Amino acid sequence: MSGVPPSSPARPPSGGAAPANADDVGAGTAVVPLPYSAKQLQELLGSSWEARLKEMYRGMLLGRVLDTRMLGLQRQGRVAFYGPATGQEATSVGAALAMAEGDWVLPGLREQLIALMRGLDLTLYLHHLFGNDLDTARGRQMPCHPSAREARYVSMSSNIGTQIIHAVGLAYALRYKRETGVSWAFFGDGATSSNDFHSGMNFAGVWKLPVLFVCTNNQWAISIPNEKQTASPTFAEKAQAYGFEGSRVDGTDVVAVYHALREAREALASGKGPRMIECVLYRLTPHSSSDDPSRYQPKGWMDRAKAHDPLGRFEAMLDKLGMLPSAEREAVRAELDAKVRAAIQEAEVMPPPRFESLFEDTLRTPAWPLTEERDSFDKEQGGNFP
Ligand SMILES: Cc1ncc(C[n+]2csc(CCOP(=O)(O)OP(=O)(O)O)c2C)c(N)n1
Ligand SMILES: [Mg+2]
Repeated sequence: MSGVPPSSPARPPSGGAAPANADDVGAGTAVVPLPYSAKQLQELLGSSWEARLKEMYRGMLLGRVLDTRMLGLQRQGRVAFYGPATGQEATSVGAALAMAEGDWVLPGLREQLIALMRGLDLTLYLHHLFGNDLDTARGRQMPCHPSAREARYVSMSSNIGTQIIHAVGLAYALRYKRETGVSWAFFGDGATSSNDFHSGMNFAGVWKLPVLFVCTNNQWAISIPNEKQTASPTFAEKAQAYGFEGSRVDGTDVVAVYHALREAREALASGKGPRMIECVLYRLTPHSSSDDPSRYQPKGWMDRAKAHDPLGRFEAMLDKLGMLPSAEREAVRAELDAKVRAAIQEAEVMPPPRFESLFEDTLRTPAWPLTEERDSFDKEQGGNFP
């Protein structure tokens, strides 16, 4: 994949951006800085552009620090599973900043950073990653699948694509209740092959709903590359079949993502119907802590893909702009790392969920089969339940 402009229509008249092709990550390994001058940044981000850039940097760095620490913890056997989002930070951060408070997020597999940027407490997230007694889901959800009511961030679903129809239903409800929010459906390239993608896109188009479809095309669905996923040159152009606009954006460019998504969100909020945006990016880690890409990726793919590292590209731009000297960057990193370490320390010592919690949270007033089962289980365990 080469030469995806910051934002382009799904199929420009010239013939279109090259399709994302997993075999082609560019020949070089040199990181390409984001292409903006101070003047352009001011135009794109407004007069407080410098503060905006710092916010973007902080957000992306938090994602990177978390991934590094958590993958390490998983390898040490301290958490069971982790799904990193390394390489996708620009898309998550750009999206989080383009959202409004009343918006809803229906995540795919890698949008944890959006929940954190919208207010999910870091320590609460860590309780979830450890699946302990303070985990909102009490250890019943897969690790790395947080939910955050305060952030209007619905629990991730590992069943690929299901969130897409939920997002469409939610958009329908928003309109029905005359609320101003927008529903954001995130999903990977692989999810575009699910039935739910097609039903969701279809009904969103028919009903002209305020739902923004964000395809995070990281070029792999575990071991399946783009060219085996679809015969279409792009994923974005699929929107045309459902009667609305689809476009592509460079998902490793936080400024372009923010700008494209904010513009799309504004169009949706003014009642112009749904949009789809394909963020083209690179998965810079294994699919999850359970995966070994050396078994299926072309040799050296990931090393070459690192030239498209969104954080590296951003830092190279900062260098060119003479912003945030390395000592300041190090200070931000150290501060975030300390926060993550403190949250880990707090969460790791928490006990697992209490046994009796197995019988809680499903019904407001438990029905007799549940209480009977609970009592007999309690007897077996020695009668310790309160
Ligand atoms: C319905 C369903 N089918 C298959 C799987 C197994 N599975 C888990 S992740 C995944 C790939 C998802 O790829 P993509 O949508 O591109 O998201 P990414 O992991 O790249 O972010 C698959 C096939 C699943 N979880 N659910
Ligand atoms: Mg993918």
